[in-house]
Amino acid sequence: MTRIFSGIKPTGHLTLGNYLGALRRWVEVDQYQADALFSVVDLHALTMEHEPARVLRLSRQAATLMMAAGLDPEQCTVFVQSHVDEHARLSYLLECTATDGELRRMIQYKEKGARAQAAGASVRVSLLTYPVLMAADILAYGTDEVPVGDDQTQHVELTRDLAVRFNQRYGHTFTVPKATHPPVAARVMDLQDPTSKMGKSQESGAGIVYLLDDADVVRKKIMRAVTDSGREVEYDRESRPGIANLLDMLAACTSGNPNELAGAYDSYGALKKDTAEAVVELLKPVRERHAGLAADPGYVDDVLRKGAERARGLARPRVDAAYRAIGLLPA
Ligand code: AQP
Repeated sequence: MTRIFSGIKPTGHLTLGNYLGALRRWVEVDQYQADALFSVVDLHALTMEHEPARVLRLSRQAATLMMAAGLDPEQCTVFVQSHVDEHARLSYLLECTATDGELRRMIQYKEKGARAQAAGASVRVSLLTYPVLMAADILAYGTDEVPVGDDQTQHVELTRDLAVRFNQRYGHTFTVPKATHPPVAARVMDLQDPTSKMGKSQESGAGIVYLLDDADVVRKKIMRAVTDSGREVEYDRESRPGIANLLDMLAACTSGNPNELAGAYDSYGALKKDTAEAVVELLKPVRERHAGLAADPGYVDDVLRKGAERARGLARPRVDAAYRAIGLLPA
């Protein structure tokens, strides 16, 4: 059976980008068609300045939202990365496989490093090595497919390179995984700056639809989305990024095609209104289920405990095999 692994970083409140780019497909397709593991990858939330209490709160919220979105613990394994030591154990071996040059080329390292420096903070070593930990997250489970938004393509490519290199040097140990992306809205853009990704740790709250935003807040944010001065509704990501982003969102919510939808509108206002309503409808059941689950943290903890037990059992033999293959004396 195909093995799938993917994760969400608790660096902020989950966004419509996380939902359309990743979570929705995990819920609707992946958990039923594969042996799927989904993780709150909390170690990755420590690579930039962070507040411990906030990371803790956001980790629980992310797990709760993943279940509220429809991940069913009977169908898939949901767990917290730091509960399974094998991720960090394997990460070190992969650091001994990766090179400084290939990590410095990572776009997220460049962007977030520049952001940290602009804010007067120093750049943590973990920001550089984070893609290696991500490779460990994936390779520890013999993962075949990694369903992600297209901002993660470069990291999955690095994972593939490290798996191939390790296998060539030390003998076949890891499955070489591939990234998969949703057909539309693989990159949802910020409503106030449609040339930047809608990211949960960005400053501009007005450009980001959070999964737990009230319906009226969602409507307001979408109605105020930045577009251009043209009038015709056309799907062109290069010259009309704001309109293309709305068309992508509407297409993702209604299982439509952004090009065809463009032909159905003669004003930006009407497009915004329909997009807002479609997003509100899409998120309504998630918010309702989240309220129920948040009232029962014991249930969420229990799911995470069982998930970590299963994940540990799957990862340990492969990570132990990697330790032996690379030349470390068995304990
Ligand atoms: N805007 C987006 N469009 C499509 N997919 C997206 N994803 C994130 N933002 C978008 C996908 O969501 C999954 C989980 O993301 P993550 O938590 O690993 O963090 P990220 O990709 O770095 O996204 P964020 O929200 O922008 O976090 P910060 O701001 O902390 O870096 C991934 O599959 C991702 O592709």
